[in-house]
Amino acid sequence: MSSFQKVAEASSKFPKPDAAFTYGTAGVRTLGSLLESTVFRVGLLAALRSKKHGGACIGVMITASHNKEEDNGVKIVEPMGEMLDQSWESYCTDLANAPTDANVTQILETIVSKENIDLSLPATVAYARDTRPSGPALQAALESGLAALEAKPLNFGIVTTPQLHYFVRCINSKNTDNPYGEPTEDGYYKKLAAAFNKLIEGRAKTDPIHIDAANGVGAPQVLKLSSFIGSDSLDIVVHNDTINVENKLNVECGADYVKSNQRSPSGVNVQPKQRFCSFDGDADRILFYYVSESTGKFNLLDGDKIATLAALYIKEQITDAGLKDLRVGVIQTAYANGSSTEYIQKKLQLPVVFTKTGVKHLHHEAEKWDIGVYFEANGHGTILFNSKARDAFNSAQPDTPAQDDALSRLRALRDLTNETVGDAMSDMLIVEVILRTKGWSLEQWNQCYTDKANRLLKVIVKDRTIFKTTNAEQTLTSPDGLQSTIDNLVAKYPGSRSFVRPSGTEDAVRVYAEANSTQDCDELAYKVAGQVF
Ligand code: 16G
Ligand code: ZN
Repeated sequence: MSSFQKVAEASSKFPKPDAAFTYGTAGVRTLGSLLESTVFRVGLLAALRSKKHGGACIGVMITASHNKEEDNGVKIVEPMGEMLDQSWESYCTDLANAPTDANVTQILETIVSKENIDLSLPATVAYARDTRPSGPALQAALESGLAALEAKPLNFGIVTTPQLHYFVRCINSKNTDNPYGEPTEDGYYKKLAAAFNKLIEGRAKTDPIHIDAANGVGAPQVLKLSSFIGSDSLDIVVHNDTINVENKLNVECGADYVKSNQRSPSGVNVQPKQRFCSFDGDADRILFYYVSESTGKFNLLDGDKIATLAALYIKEQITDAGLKDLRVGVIQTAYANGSSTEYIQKKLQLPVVFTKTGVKHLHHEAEKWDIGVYFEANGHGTILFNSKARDAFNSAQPDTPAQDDALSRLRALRDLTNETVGDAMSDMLIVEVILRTKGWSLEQWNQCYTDKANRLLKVIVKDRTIFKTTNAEQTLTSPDGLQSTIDNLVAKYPGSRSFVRPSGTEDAVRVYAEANSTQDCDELAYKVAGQVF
């Protein structure tokens, strides 16, 4: 008899619907109403993953981020807060697609034997969800999965995705040399608030920061954060904060809407001089924007602008601290505006590495540096500090009081950063610290470099799998001859660039182009798109 008798019984309460599932870039994501069996099975897999890690706590987040409210999704978080190891993604896909309960237990048995898992070990799984209406039912399905394998459940309720990642890391690092913090919501707010208040000490208070919270979980959370920071230090005004009314989440608002449409969200009236930012539905992305006083033009400061600002600040601080041998690198994707790359390489004199799209790729590359700054243009990103950087901040011997101050700022910057994953609240405070330190408005920040005109098109094709790329998705290897056609088109527009890649999240192909003028850029983008059909 199967050792998973209890699992089979529990599984029968969550029959698989007639749908196919894939654990992709952002976990499994589809209509929330289709996900109960998948989330139940993710509970089983998370329990096994915990046992595989010797009983370390594993995280499960139920969210579909910037997607529509009817959608939902689920992803697994590793013990130090990273995304699920790629080698386990296919287990999740296999489990989610298993047609019968017997198939589910067979797959579990295969995983156990292949991964050499000791089932007698304990398992702990920390989980949370965003504000979506399908969340409670999915949470119940997850809890059934955990119970079926007797994993200890730790329910963190409704929190942001990066908060859940933070809790998981705190739990697992508690008794190590490098504890990350207190695994509670208050612990998270206290850590960020203390670091922020340290870094702005002696700096003049700025005008309020207006936040479009996408009618999502970021709204209540950032208000709690604000109460820990205190209104003497920072004024926060939250817009689009309706989380208890259906059909509001991400509707004409939030970071994804603002980036895709290059315009302010509905529900806010951006006045010149006001400082605005948008979170996405689970608050792991952030973008800033303002309206020019003279022209009334909308100006967007995206992930590339945040990366350059953070890299600039870090470079200045390590120079001021007298730390000479720390390797600082900036990680970008093909979507990074060419002007940002040039600014980092030429102006900041820092190396840039390109990776494939998707946070896990950037994160892994950033881990190779002493300080790795990574951001996607869409506003998802963070900074990673390795043990060499941490040791330098903690124990370098300063020669001057100025060096001592810079070292303490670097320590506080690390505390202000959510190193597990991009975090809108943490990133917002990092930007605020840097702008205050420099005495810059959003407009002054924007003047660091001028974005090249850029255009992103979505092309629906018969079969996106024929599009294969190399060179961090910047070059096509298939279909035959298409790359040289793109190269010939690009050669006609000075300072331009274009690439084509299959989407990892939608059944479509994306075409990106940038050039020195909007006209050139649009011509190039549409000509390249014309070749893709
Ligand atoms: C996912 C990724 C995001 C990436 C996007 C690209 C995570 C958490 N999210 O949303 O980083 O930019 O996919 O989508 O990794 P695409 O492949 O459809 O262009
Ligand atoms: Zn998100």
